[in-house]
Amino acid sequence: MKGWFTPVAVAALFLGLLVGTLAVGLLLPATPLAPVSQVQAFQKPYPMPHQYWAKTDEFYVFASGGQQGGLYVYGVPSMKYLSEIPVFVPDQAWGWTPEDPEIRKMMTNPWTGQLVTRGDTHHPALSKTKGVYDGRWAFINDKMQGRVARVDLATFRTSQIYWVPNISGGIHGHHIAPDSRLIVVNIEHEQSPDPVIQRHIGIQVDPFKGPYVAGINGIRVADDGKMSNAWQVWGPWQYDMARIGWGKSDGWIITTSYNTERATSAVPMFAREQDYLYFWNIASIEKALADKKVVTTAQAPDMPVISWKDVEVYMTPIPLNPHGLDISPTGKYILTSGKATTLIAAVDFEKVLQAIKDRKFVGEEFNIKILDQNAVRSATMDLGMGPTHIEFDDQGYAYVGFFVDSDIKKVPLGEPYTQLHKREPWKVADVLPAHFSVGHLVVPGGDTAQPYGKYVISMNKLTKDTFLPHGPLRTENHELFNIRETPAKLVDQMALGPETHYSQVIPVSLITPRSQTAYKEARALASEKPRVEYDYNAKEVRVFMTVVRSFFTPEVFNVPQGWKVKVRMVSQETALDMTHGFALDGYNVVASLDPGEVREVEWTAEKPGVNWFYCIWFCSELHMEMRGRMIVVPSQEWAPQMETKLGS
Ligand code: K7E
Ligand code: CUA
Ligand code: CA
Repeated sequence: MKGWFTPVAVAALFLGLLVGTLAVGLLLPATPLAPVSQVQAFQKPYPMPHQYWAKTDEFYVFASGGQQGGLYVYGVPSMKYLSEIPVFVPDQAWGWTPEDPEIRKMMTNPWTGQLVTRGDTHHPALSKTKGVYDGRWAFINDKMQGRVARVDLATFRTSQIYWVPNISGGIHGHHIAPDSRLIVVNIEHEQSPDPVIQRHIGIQVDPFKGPYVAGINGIRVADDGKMSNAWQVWGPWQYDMARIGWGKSDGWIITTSYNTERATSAVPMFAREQDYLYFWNIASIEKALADKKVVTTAQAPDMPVISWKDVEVYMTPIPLNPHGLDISPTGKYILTSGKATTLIAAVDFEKVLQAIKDRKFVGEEFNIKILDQNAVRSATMDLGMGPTHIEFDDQGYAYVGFFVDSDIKKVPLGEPYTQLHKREPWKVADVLPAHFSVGHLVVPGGDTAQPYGKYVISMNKLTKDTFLPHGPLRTENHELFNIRETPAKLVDQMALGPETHYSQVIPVSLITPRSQTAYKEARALASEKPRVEYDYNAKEVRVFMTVVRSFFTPEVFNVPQGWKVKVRMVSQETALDMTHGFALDGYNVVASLDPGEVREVEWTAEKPGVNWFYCIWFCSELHMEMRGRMIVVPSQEWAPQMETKLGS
C-alpha cells in the first residue's frame, strides 16, 4: 500500500478523477446504439389495465433529495415516480407551506426564532425492529442546518424536526439503532463550540486558525417516534459516516473520519497515508452519563456533553479519506472505502473485539488506542478508481460503487457467507456499468440484518447525455439492475431531480397496509359551525372555514386594513384523492388540504381592496368556481356593522 500517499500521488489522483470523468464524456458520442434486435423489450401489457403499477411494484424507494430538501418516493421495478415528501424546504405543490403555524414552528430555529427554509438531505434511516425495517417512520438528516426529521409513513408527511444543539450545522452520517431507540448523527464540519465544551474536553480552539473540534450526537427515540436529546460526545476529530452496529457489532457505534489531519483546507486533508475507523462502545457512553461526567451549555441545558476521553473508543487505520462505511447483514464485516484510493478495507468486527481483548494496539493518538490493522482486517481489496458506498444482498455479496470507474463491483464476502455463494471471497464476481459516476447505491433492505436482494439501484451523480438535453444543469440518473442474474442486467433508467445521496428500499407490504387515504382530524371538528370572529383588542380576524367540493364556507369575509387574518380550514372530504387548496391573490399565502385535514394560514391584510382566494387543485368540474373573497376596508372607514355574519 506504500507509495499511495505522496503529494504527487494525491495530485495524480485528483487528475485521475478529472481525466476519468472527461474520458467518459469524450467517448460517449462514439458509442454506437445497440441494434434494436439486441434491446430487451420492456414487457408491458397493452392496453394497460387499471392498477397495473399498484399491483406489480414490489418495493418503495425513499430517496433523499439533497438540495431539494426532502425525499423522493418511487416504485420498483416500475421506476415510476410517486411523490415527494417535503421536509426542510417549503413545497407548495406537495402541500408544505410555513404559512401553517404548525409547519412554521417545525421550520423555526428554536434558539434564534428564525424561519429556516433551506436544507440538504443526505441519509434516510427507516425505522427498524430487530434489525429489519418495520414501515413506521423514515428519519432524514439535514446536513446544512444540523437537523433530523421524522416522516410518518402512514401519511408520508413530516411530523417532527429535531435541531442538533451546540453546533452551527454540517452533520453528515445518520443512522438508526436496530430497535429504533437511538439515532446517531455526526458532526462533519468541525466547530468552534461554546467555551464550556472546549474546557470540558480540554481543547482550546482558535476560531481563526483552528484546529477545530467535533463529535457525535445521540438522539433518543420514544415509542411514538418522538426524538429528544440523548448525549453529545465531543473530541478532536470530525466524522463523515456513522453506523450503529447490530448482530456481531451490536452495542457499538462505528464512524469514519477523513480529516484526521484536523486540517482546514482540502489538500492538507489528504496529508496522511491513512485515516481512521472508530468504534464507540454505547454502554460506555451511557455509563459516562450515569456517572455525570457531563457539562451542558446555556443553549442546551438538557443536552449532556461528554468528553471522548470519558468513553470507551478505539480506532484502526483505513485507506485515506474514507467515504463508504457499511455493515454486512450479520453485523460482522465493516466495509469502508478510501475515496482517493482504489482500496476497500473489510474489517471483521469479531477480530476487532478479539484485538481489544488481546490489546493488539500499535499506538495511540489523542488518548485513543489504535488497533493493529493487520489484526482486524479480513481483506484489503484493490477494486478500482474512486470507490464510494457499499451495499449488501441476501446471497452473501457486497456491491461497491465507483465514481471514477462509473461502475459497481460485486464482491463475495467471507465466512459465514461462503456457504451461500461458494466462491472465493473478496474477488470481483461481476461488474455493473453505470451511467455515470456512482455515488450511493442501494439494495432493498441492503443496510439491514435481512436484505431482500433482487435489485440494485445505482444513484449516479452525472447523467451527461443519457436523457434529452435540458440546459446546463443536468438531472440525476437512478439505474435499476436485476442482480438475480449474472451478469446483472440493466432493467431501467430514470431521470430524477437533484440530488439523491442515499436511498432506502422497503417492501410494499410494509407500507401499503398502513397507508392512510384521509386524515381523521376534521372529524373532531364536525359539529363546529363556520364563522368569522373579530377581536378588536388583538386586531385579529379569525375565520373558521369548511372546505368541500366545490365551496369555501364562508366564501366572503370583511377585514379592517392592517389586521391579522387567521383562517382555519377543515376539509370535509372523505373521498380518496380529493385534495383542495387555498391561494390568495396578491399574497404570499398557499395551503393545501388533503381529505379530512385541518390547516391554518395566517397573514396580515395589508392593502385595502378585494382579493379573491381560490382552490389550487383541479378537484371537480366546478373547480374554477371554487373561490371566495377577502374584502379589506381602509381602517378609518371600518364600522362594526361591516363584520361578516353567517346564517345561524
Ligand atoms: Cu456519499 Cu452525503 Cu452519503 Cu452524497 S454522501 S453520495
Ligand atoms: Cu377544490 Cu379545486
Ligand atoms: Ca485524510
